[in-house]
Amino acid sequence: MKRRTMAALLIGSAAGGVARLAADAPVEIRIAARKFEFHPNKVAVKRGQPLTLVLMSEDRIHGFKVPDLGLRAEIVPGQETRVALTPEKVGSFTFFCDVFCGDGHEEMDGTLIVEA
Ligand SMILES: [Cu+2]
Repeated sequence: MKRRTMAALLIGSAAGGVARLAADAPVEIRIAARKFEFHPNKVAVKRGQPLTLVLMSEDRIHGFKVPDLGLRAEIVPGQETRVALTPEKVGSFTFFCDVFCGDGHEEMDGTLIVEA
């Protein structure tokens, strides 16, 4: 089966950039983790759109947790951590690092926005 890859449009940059999906593409969204941020830290997707989050760490082990969607993964440097999901709930969901990574760890979060 052929799979289309990376078609997310990245809008904005480091601070407050929003990764937004192109209308018709099943996609991978790449999110980089480093002390003490995710980049991008806002990701907008469509309800019912199958997607894979591809998580990478630029420095050390971080966590990726989205309690409202029941997602949790560990992000290990040198590896891609792939989290597949099809969001069915519309809303704004916080994700955050749940592996203590130093002073500033508490600020390491972002938002997954699921649009109707
Ligand atoms: Cu952390």
